[in-house]
Amino acid sequence: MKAYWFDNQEGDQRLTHDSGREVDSSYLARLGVLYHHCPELSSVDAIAKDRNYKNRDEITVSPQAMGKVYEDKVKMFFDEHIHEDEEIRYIRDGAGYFDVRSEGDDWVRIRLEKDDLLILPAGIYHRFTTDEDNVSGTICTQELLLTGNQYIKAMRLFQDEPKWTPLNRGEETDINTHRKSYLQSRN
Ligand code: KMT
Ligand code: NI
Repeated sequence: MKAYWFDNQEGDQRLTHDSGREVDSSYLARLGVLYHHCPELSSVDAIAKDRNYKNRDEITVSPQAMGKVYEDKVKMFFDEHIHEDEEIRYIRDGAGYFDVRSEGDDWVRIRLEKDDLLILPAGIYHRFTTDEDNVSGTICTQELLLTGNQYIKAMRLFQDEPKWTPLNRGEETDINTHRKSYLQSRN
């Protein structure tokens, strides 16, 4: 795991966008974002049990695994959204980025790799993207990126029924009760 302020530069979402200014896990915790390194599945099971999680699934996001829908999915995951439930993501293989909004509404980018586990509170604005494995240093046209090795395998854990409906940011999410409770919890 590595967290840093997003650089807000133009360019494909899958580039690192590293401003060079790091963010430590205590700041993430202030946002309600919790990180655990879990080389053993048993520690994931313990966290899940402790927080009352009952369901889980696995998703592979890559051009190979998803075919034609990959580009659409990657764009969809990158639309800023909230969920009405807490979300746990445990990375089994590959890598990717979760961007979360700071108190000042700036983006913090969190790079996750194998064995990284992240807990995002309900109501936090965030987005996700695969990385740009094997295309850094090249001229990144969409076409080149499509042939790159962007790949992540993640376990998604759910407290109840698998439900990961993203609510895209807008006037309605700003007044969503889960959003409001999140803001209150941050104070
Ligand atoms: C989310 O909530 O944005 C996601 O779960 C993204 C895909 S999981 C690697
Ligand atoms: Ni999400």
